[in-house]
Amino acid sequence: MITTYHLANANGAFFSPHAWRTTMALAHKGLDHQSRGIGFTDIASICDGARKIVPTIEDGEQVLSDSWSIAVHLEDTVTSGRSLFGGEKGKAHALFINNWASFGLQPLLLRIIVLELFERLQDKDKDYFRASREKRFGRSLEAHGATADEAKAALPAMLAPLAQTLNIQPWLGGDVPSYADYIALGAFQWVRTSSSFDLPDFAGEKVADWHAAMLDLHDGLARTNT
Ligand SMILES: N[C@@H](CCC(=O)N[C@@H](CS)C(=O)NCC(=O)O)C(=O)O
Repeated sequence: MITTYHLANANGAFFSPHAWRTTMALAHKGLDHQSRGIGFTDIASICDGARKIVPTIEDGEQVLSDSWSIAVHLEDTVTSGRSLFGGEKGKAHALFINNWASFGLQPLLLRIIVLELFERLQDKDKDYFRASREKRFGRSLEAHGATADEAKAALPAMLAPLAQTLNIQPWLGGDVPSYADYIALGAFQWVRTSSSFDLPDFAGEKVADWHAAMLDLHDGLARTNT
């Protein structure tokens, strides 16, 4: 049984976009797995005590962190299940989607959800989150959240590659879901669990249909712990 360490908020919802990528990848591969919700301030005490981020997975003695490294590891070592990438070129393209989500879409979404996300955190995480994020943003959480309307105005252009692709094919993977779909889903799970912002509705019908289909995958896995 593989354990994935996830971030849980005060409602018990698992909200890490990166850990959702891993949870869905494990299910895609047909592996026996469970998710464990922890706080930001618990990360240093899990597994070998050397972890700085979730997702971290524990598989017997083996401990691995970082969603992309985990996905590559699963694809390379679990040859029996379905492919996450569909070959080397698919993997290369998925890396582009990975970086679009991590460095484009998610930072933009954070400006929209940061204040609600903060409110929903476990109390023990709030001081840490505020201090670390204010250092990263170079401004207060409130000042960052005050740019939400500006971020929403920029969001259609950020989502356009996703929406235009889903106008033509049902999944980012083409005819079947692939790791690229799980990357994008992670951002939607983050927004859904951390805020009242209805991202699928904002993103338009095709994206909303894709999102509903994503939630149904793997026996509704993405609806659990949310
Ligand atoms: N590149 C990493 C990023 C993971 C990441 O940033 N995780 C966040 C939660 S979504 C985290 O664990 N942050 C720890 C912290 O802020 O102390 C990945 O893709 O897994």
